[in-house]
Amino acid sequence: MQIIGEKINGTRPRVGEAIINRDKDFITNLAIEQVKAGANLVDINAGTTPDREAQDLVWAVELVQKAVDVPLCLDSTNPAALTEALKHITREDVMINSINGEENRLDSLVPIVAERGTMVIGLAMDESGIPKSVDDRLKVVRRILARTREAGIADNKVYIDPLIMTIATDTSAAILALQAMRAIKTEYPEAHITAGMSNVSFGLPVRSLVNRTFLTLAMEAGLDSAIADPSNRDLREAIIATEALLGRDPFCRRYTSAFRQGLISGQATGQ
Ligand code: THG
Repeated sequence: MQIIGEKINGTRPRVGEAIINRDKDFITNLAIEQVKAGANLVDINAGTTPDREAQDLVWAVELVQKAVDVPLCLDSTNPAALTEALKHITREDVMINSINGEENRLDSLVPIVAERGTMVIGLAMDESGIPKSVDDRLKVVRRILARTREAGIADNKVYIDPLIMTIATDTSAAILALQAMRAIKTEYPEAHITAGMSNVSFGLPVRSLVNRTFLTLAMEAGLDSAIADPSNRDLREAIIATEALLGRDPFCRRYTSAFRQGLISGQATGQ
């Protein structure tokens, strides 16, 4: 299970301020804290206005890649900002978050992904929004993978995000996402599945409880990566236990060593 640390997101007010004020310590600490807590990649969403996104993203990328030794996940829908940021990446491995089924995004970004050999998140949506049915989401996913394959991109570089909506407004939202994950995994066993872990609980109390329970179900349905807060202990505990339960932790070694290191306690912390 790979965790993409979500905390450097400019749409969070404190982070947006830090990016605009060029507060190096604040952003650097967010990156280090997440990697210490177990993030395998660090998401960077400059989240500022379109006219300054490229320069803000480049600033954050340069800062974060000096501070931590994991690949970055460039979280932007702006091809110009992504292209510019990629020029400043020094590591070989990097992830683009994201492409989707929109023709103009596929046209502008798939060649970059192919040429640079990046990992890429593909969202199950297109020009007409997020499809309501599993079948229609699969159609979008097929379009994305047809294009990446055509460009010579291996399926294992592609991370499909089925897009999770909140159950507060539609109680079938989680089931639909789980069914989509299973269908994608069956059709594209080499592709990865990722998702943001906090959308599902939007508008509900005790969100962390809903998030970690969903994560457990999603891991069984094929989720192998999550955009989440790695310092959330409850979530980390759920991941470690679920990996052991799903036979993804030989001899429960990681589970027992997590216990010895104090990473799991059996006591929920609330959050
Ligand atoms: N899919 C993909 N990319 C994504 C998302 C997705 N990128 C953005 C978003 N969704 C995932 N990132 C965040 C970042 C922060 C928060 C939620 C999702 C967030 N922060 C709270 C805050 O700002 O207060 C709480 C943080 C905490 O304390 O845990 O909610 O779905 N491909």
